[in-house]
Amino acid sequence: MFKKILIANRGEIALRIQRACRELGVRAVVVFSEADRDAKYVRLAEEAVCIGPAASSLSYLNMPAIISAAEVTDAEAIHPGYGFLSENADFAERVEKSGFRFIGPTPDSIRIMGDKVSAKQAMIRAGVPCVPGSEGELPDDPAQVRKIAKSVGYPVIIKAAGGGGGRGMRVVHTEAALINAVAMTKAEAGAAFGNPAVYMEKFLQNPRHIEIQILADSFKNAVYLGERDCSMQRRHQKILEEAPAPGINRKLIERIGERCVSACKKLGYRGAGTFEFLYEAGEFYFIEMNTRVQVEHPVTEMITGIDIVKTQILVAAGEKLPFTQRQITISGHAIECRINAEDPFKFTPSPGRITTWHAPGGPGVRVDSHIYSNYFVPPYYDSMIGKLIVHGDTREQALARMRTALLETAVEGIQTNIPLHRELMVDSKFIAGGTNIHYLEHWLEQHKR
Ligand code: MV4
Repeated sequence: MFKKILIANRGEIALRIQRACRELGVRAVVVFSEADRDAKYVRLAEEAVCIGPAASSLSYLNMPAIISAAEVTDAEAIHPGYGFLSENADFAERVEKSGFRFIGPTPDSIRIMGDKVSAKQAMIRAGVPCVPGSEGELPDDPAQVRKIAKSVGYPVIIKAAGGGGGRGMRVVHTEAALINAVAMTKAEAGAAFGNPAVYMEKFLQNPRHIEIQILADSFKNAVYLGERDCSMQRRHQKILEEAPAPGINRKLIERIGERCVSACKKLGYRGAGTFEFLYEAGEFYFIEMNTRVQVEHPVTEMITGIDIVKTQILVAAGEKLPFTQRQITISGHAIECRINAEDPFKFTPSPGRITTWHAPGGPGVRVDSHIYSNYFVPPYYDSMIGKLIVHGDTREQALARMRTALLETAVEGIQTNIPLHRELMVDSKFIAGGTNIHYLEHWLEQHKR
């Protein structure tokens, strides 16, 4: 096992990774920007290195500064968390070339999944069901593009190979609009991602967003940890997640999970990973794979009892997965509410000083947050200030516990989205379960204020 790990991130995930390090008896070095000098995880860490000014581009995205910090502190490995450099194959490569272990997949795996065309081709070859569409990149010949769209059937969606997470996509309803839409998406993709390649899929109108968590070691062992339902989102920002996904046939999930595991083995994938699917009319369709630990990993930890971050570190250190698929059981239900520093209904950011913070508690309640009373939420980064996670024997119990936890939670001095969560937890359609990716945006339209 490593003696010392550098955590190349901030906020709640920097604290979360530090907790895993402590449990493993690994020393943690944190890096921080000038805006995060007073952060809790900086205070708690054995060592801390300032890597630059507040702007992410000069600190948390500054590869030489992070690698230098690992050198001066004698760290052996770097955990990138989520966001920032976590899915940057060039960073992973520079980390490893500098003699450190990147806690994540190999640069090759990150690169394959970063290009959505190569990711999809890898999944098709591995037997993971995908959305019907173009086989790879769209050709330049308009006649061929029209032919592909005709065989897929309208509406179609044009997506950038370099995109993902909702960036660089365009829905096309008619043949008349097709060629212009492809040209526009290509131009935008070239400018935004430095890669004009685009591909086509059948556009699914009312899917749910279901993802499968996997863990793999360097010895071709891999497991899946069930699924998460991440359909409750606005503008591609998830606001709450739950596991298991309500109302989906368990046998179907098992079949898809086994496909994901077999794809990992085939690709020689190592570390934690998430297969993103659209689920519509009882079918799963792969769309993208994330090669990092995700914000919503705690709901999976709560229903499996497995520490995903600890396992990431173990497998990065060359250890075998400490469990087999047969030893993994799903128990109960978990829900996570993301707490954001923002106006709960207008969504404008609300940075500033937190004057009061009362964390909830009780059975089945988990709080992953770096905030404290008198903490100043800096305006430079993502507005998420913490996550409230509950577990119950049933979905109903989890919902009841979340309602109580949200009632107990007090954040003063800034605005948060807690009032929105309180309303969603008593919404009859959410309570019924199985709402799709458009539900929240429609709900907000009807509950305008
Ligand atoms: C789609 C789709 C419908 N049909 N692909 C958006 C984010 C990116 N990961 C993929 N996305 C979508 N791809 C096909 N063929 C609808 C979306 C989509 C979406 C997906 C997941 C969660 C929220 C979403 C919101 C709008 C659109």
